[in-house]
Amino acid sequence: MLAVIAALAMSSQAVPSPRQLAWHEMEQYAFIHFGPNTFTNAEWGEGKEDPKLFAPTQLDCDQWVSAAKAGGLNGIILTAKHHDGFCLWPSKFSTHTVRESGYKGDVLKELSVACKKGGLKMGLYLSPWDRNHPTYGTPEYNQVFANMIKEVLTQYGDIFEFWLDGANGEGPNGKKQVYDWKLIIDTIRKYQPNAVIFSDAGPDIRWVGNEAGHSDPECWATIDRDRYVPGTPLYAELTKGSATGKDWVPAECDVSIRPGWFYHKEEDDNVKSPETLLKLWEESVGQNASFLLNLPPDRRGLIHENDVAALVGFKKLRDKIYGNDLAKDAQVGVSTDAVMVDLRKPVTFDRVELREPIKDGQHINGFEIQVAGGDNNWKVVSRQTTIGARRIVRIEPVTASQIRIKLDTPNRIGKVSVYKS
Ligand code: FUL
Repeated sequence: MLAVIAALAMSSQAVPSPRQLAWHEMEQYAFIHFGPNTFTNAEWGEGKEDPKLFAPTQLDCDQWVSAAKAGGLNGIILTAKHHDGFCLWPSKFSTHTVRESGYKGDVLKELSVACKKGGLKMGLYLSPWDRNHPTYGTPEYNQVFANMIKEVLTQYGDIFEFWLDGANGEGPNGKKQVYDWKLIIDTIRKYQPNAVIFSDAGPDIRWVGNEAGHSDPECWATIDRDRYVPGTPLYAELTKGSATGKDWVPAECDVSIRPGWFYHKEEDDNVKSPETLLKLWEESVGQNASFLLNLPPDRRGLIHENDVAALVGFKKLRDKIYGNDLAKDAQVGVSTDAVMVDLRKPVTFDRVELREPIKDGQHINGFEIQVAGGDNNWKVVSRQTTIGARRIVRIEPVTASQIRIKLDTPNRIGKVSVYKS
């Protein structure tokens, strides 16, 4: 018991805020990268592109919503402004927007209507780095950026997440912007107090430190936020987080369904398979983080057929495995440091799912999954560290009628689910 108390003292006291708890429920949602890059075949525009190039012929945000829903995704975060500074809404604070483009419309408006109709939440990405705006690199830009934030947060309904990108490729002789992060964050809080703010450093949600779509099997929702700023060179630390971090800043895993963030025709046959998407989902949502899957619309303004097919396959696979909890009729018993699951008959499974009640924080830092065949002859099938909001442990297929989760900390788990892939 002393060891158990010592282990608890080693964990963080941080707990999630109400807006973070609502975000934890989202689990998986879509990213949309769309803009001049879609039409110039680029990833990072220079901000000098002719806005007339932006001219989708069949733009249909309802189709984006249907595609996201086909993949079981719960929201859409749109790149309202990428590094090239082009605004997908007619901003009063820029002359490089949809208004000047070859498309007559307001993409944010269209997406907000489609999301509302389809029951998805909407989020927005606004790149702080701006290669077009004439004030970029001067103190004046901070107010311009805040004005843009006010525009997008007051005209399109509820926003669940605001995405602050950390990239800046100006190089040694480029423009250097000294950001007024306080102004930026205060502006977001003022107009959308329920939105979580994402950046490398939070304040609410952190980057997971890679763009490959996974966290670490050991993943803490806590960090010491003051160690980091957007664009931090210490990003590798963000993958695991810190057991003793004093701030609740859970990780989000962003990844594209294709190699690029923007649409490139030559990548049409390089769309991730349903199996790969499932693996990434298990390594993000199943490792105490969220899954932000990018679906880049093409020059028509539609999510390509190949991407839609992959999304349909991903959901089908996920529903087939995770829609069938093989422990749902089990008898569960709990003790101070273990959960016992009596399956009452031999069951073959290769996934074990555990959850911590995170509203009281994240504390479990070591556990074993043990199985037996009704004879109390326990065999360890996996030894792991963290659980958090949701943890899926993949194991070699095993047939057992009893499962015991043995914890290094006091027990906080009330339910164990098992699945077979
Ligand atoms: C990065 C950006 O530079 C990429 O273009 C993309 O938007 C990705 C999600 O974040 O920092």
